[in-house]
Amino acid sequence: MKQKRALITGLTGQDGSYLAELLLDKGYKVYGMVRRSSLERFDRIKHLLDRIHLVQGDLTDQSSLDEAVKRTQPDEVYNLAAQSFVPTSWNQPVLTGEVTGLGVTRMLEAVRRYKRDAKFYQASSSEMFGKVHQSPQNEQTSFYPRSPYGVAKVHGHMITVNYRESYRLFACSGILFNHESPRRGLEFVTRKITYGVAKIKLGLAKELRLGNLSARRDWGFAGDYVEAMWLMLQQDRPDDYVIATGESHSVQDVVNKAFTAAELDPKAYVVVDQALFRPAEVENLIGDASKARRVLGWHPRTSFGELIDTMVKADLHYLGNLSSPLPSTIVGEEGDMPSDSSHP
Ligand code: NAP
Ligand code: F7E
Repeated sequence: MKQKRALITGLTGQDGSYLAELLLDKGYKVYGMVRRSSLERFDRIKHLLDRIHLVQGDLTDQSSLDEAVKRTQPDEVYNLAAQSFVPTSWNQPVLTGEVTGLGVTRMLEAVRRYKRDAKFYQASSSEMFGKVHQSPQNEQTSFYPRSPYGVAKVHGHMITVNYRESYRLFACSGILFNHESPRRGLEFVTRKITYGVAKIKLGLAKELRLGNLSARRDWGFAGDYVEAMWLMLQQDRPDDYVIATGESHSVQDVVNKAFTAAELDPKAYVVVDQALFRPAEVENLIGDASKARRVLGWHPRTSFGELIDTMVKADLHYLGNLSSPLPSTIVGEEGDMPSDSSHP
């Protein structure tokens, strides 16, 4: 049988790395799009570099996307690239619209022009539900995004539906709720907490500054969620699916779980910082993934407790094994953000 080819945008991100592992295990030839930077950021994929094929491209540059699709002739395209951090979308709303919104149109155009029969996956987000109209949220729930990121994702979602209907592309959207892992970026709240807990435990920090502790999310494990992406493209017809655990927890729950895992008392270390609150908050998300369970046979395998425990252990292991002192910190919009990064 002919070896299947997949093109992944966002290869260097959390999901890109897990998806590349999954597709390689399934025998795919994997092409990954990376953008030029002054320093290569391959921490999450360095263990895969001899098995994947890198193509240079950027979602803001149509010609590079055209060339990538023309050259690789993929059977499946997974569009995971995005400006994905919600707070940055208020600081850089136009860039977020260009990459996270219009970037999807550009990628669909490249597929339509150069590999029309490729199956296309779009990384849609529960942030599209925003100020929710119903709970739990499913594929029929209306959108009310609360950030420039959420607005851009609605564009990406609807243009994917539109290309399916206009050109009969096999185009699917996965509406994924928050999913985390030891490879999660340090600025997202779960990893900020588990990394912060590990630093405190090892005597490298004295406090952890956080914003809104009462916000609630439906958190799952990224490794489970990339399997759902692949399953969507193996069906007979293209469709959209909510992917979630069906459980919601508060940021305070993550704090309690992570500090307990390290045998620490959060009250002694957590500082609530008003500067970390968002201009418009998404208060409570919880997903109903019953369609994915019924049609794809997908279900999450990792519990909330296992996820946070694993992340704390991985950060303790990583920081405990650092041979040199931590690099100096930079102050970004998230406040005390370490400039070092670890992707176990
Ligand atoms: P991530 O870790 O932030 O990775 C984002 C990826 O996009 C990185 O590889 C980044 O490359 C790339 N990228 C950014 N701007 C680009 C551009 N202009 N051109 C090409 N590539 C660009 O995100 P993730 O957590 O893996 O999420 C994957 C996708 O799912 C994203 O679209 C995200 O919005 C969406 N999503 C995520 C979640 C979640 O909970 N994780 C939930 C729902 C939807 P660099 O490494 O060069 O920066
Ligand atoms: O925030 C609250 C914050 O940044 C979660 C992205 O992958 O999932 C992610 O978006 C909650 C928010 O993720 C801090 O106010 C409190 O309510 O981890 P987060 P997010 O905004 O939900 C969706 C599905 C995506 O699509 C996105 O790409 O936690 N929170 N204190 C904090 N959040 C951060 N980052 N830092 C804090 O100190």
